[in-house]
Amino acid sequence: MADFTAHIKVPGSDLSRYQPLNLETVIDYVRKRPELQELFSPDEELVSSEVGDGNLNLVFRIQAKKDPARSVIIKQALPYVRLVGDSWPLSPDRALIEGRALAIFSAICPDLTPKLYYTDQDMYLNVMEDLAPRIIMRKGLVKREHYPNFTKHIGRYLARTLGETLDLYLDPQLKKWNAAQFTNPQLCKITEDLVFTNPYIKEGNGNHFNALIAKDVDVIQNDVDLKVEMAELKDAFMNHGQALIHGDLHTGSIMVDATTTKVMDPEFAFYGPAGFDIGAVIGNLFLNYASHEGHTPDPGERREYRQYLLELARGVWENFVAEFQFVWEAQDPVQRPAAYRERYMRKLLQDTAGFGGAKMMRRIIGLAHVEDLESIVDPEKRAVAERLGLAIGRRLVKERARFTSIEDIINVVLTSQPEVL
Ligand code: SR1
Ligand code: MG
Repeated sequence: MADFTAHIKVPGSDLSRYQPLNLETVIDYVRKRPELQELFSPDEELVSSEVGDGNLNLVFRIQAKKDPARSVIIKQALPYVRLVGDSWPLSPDRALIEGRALAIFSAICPDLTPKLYYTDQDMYLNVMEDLAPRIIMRKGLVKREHYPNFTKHIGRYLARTLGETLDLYLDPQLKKWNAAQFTNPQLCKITEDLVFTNPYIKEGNGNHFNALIAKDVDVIQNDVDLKVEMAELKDAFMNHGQALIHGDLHTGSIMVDATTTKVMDPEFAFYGPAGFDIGAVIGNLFLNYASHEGHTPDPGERREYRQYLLELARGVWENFVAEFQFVWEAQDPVQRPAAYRERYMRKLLQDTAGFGGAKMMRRIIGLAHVEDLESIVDPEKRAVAERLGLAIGRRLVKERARFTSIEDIINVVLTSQPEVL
């Protein structure tokens, strides 16, 4: 077999001007940047805090002491995975990908994306709008908050960011040039391993889970049919460069208040399957659905909020489909007959279900979990919620080929039981 790998050039990051910031140096950094001199005057007192609760980066908030509402966020990539430490090196190039993705997504949906002030390519950081006092959406959902504009907003965000970057819509040559700007091998590898592979391997890959669900995890890891489907989904993730996807669109990447929605953190962005983003949103709503097993003991209150979460999932899909019409309106009707459109949308729905289900299971078995479930203190109650999450996720993956409408997905949630595994 020919060894052609010597011809493959792997670009490296230039760390010669890179310094990880801390609470003091970040203030010096802000003072020196011409881009921020309109926001903060040179002699005023600034206050910094570290506000990152993600798995990868440093995130600082810098505020004017006298007027804390005047603030910015600085998100800096570390050269390793923060959650694990420097034993897991990771190129800080993701900050550059994130900057490019934010620029594109905010050109497409300015009202739904944080304003990017600039990307510092030497320091591998992005300076952006402070989204406070909005909160991380999953925290609000744990508290049974309602977000009346969410489905309208996220449906439009998904339809426009995915639709405008598909080669059904964007000039196919431009699309390919753009895809080259979003080659994101290291972050894709994290997803390939953490979502599609590791949760289905027994040992030695960072998996951890509640001891009370060990038998359920065993069932999952011995389910050959499930592994076949997972291999199929992983192949689609790796090879179906359909649209510029956010790549990590869980409810921790969304900030909300009663009326507004902002989608942040697109460092996993690359040209991948559109259903991966839609599935991430819906799968995370279903994880929250499962978590109310622990958070909401009153059966009536639980039923009511779960009903609301299902309405949100339905609304995400329906608003997405309605907003996605612009893609078809731009088509030559002869080239794209109605039967093709129907088939395209059905496939997208099935991808959404499959990726959503995969994203549910990885958050219960794999390395990185979600607050919705982790904040259930009683391990017995948490186990019931986790079993329900696994049951829903597994069925979404295995049964997706028969789904023709969002109601098929909702019915899986309604008819899944924690004890069925
Ligand atoms: C090691 S990074 C773990 C996870 O955090 C991010 O939010 C992604 O979902 C990734 O898989
Ligand atoms: Mg993130």
